[in-house]
Amino acid sequence: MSSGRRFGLPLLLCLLWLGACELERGRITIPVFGQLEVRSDPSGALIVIDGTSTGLVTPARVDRSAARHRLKLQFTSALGEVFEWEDDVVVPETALAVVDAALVGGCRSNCAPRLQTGRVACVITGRGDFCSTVFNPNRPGDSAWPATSVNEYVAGLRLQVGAVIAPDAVAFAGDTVASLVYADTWRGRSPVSVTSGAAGQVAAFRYWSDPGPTLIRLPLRGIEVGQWVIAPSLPDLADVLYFRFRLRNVTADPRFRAWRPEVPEPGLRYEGLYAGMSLDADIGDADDDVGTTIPDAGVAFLYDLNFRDSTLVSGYPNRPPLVGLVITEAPASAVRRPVSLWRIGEDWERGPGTADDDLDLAYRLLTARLQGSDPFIDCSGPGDDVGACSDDPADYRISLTAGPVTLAPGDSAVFAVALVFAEPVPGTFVSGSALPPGNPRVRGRSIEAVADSLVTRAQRARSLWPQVWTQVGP
Ligand SMILES: [Ca+2]
Ligand SMILES: [Ca+2]
Repeated sequence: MSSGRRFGLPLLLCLLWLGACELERGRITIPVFGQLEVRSDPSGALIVIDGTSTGLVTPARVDRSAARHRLKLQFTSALGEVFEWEDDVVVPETALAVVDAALVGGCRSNCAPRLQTGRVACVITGRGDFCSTVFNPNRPGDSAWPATSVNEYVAGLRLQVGAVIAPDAVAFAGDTVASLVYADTWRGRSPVSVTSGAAGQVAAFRYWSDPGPTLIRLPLRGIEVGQWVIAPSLPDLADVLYFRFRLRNVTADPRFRAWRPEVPEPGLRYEGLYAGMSLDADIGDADDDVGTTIPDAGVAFLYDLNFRDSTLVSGYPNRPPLVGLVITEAPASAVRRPVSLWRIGEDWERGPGTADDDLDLAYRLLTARLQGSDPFIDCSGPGDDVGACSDDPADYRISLTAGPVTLAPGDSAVFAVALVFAEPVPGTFVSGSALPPGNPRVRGRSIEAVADSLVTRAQRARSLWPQVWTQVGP
């Protein structure tokens, strides 16, 4: 009656035949395999293909069907830092496919060691930010002073570098380089290691700087940074933490050149290099702080303007501490020790796509070559090299750097900085009463008496530094 019924049987047979044919074809097809050679930096990474572990570690060759596969490499350092790489790879029928991957990752927050020998507690990450509460989960005690309290003062603390690439570098000439130099990539890297001895605790880490995939991407490249954080055990240094940086120009290193072939032969030369640390200390509530420097002592510090901050506990609301930096080592040629202070709204770090003028501003800030048009000069007098000498409370940051240094390919330079905490000297301030910093060029300011114990500790930190490094250094 209907055409459907009439054609029903042949259609069914046809479908069955087609299906059988597919089965037959599936049975007789010989799968084509190819070879994949997997290397990684570092080697020893577990090879996972299409979600299944091969049980092999790099370097290794694996056989896989000639097709697109998902390749994942995983490496965990002794301290639990996790580094990974993942991407699609196509295994060809005839040629050997080679993957050579630089792993990415490191210590974010879950494996960061906490240093504490004296009264300063500080969490170290492999990300180049120290004792910081901003980039870590704000777990009580991650960063504290005194270590037995829950008061945290370091919102951000990191190495900063500013330099100019020499004019003979053609396409790179004149570029300034700056700030937030750590990268996630493994190349040139060693993970955080921590050692303890009679002289104190040391956390060490090494990496090659490059604009990383996270945070702020500024074009510093080709400098290997070795960093050491030292919690010394000497009683005089209970309120001190040292940071040592060795900057080495690796632009002529064959591994760097393989990674960045666009860098011209024979590598880059950095001139006018300044390095040091910047500190964003928040004394309880960050918005009612001020900062200043005592030039003769080479100390820069932040403090609560009226020495009262109800967000602090453990007896510190009426005597919030001063938090400062002092340079304890710099190359002999680094004659200047500039200090810059600036407010949160004057940060030059504006994220990916940072404009050249931001880099120029960063370089001027790190080298304290401020211009009249810069937003943070308040000091009067000739030769201004201190920004934001303001009595107005705000969320301030300090940068303390030394320079200039020239780094030719292969050259290295060492800078060391101490982070110092101190209570305000009793009897020199009144809690609840504003004590503005005034102009650092004027001697005998009231704040100098308040900061006397901080300055004493900072000077002690500087004089004892060679002894400390001799005891704890590699
Ligand atoms: Ca601050
Ligand atoms: Ca405050």
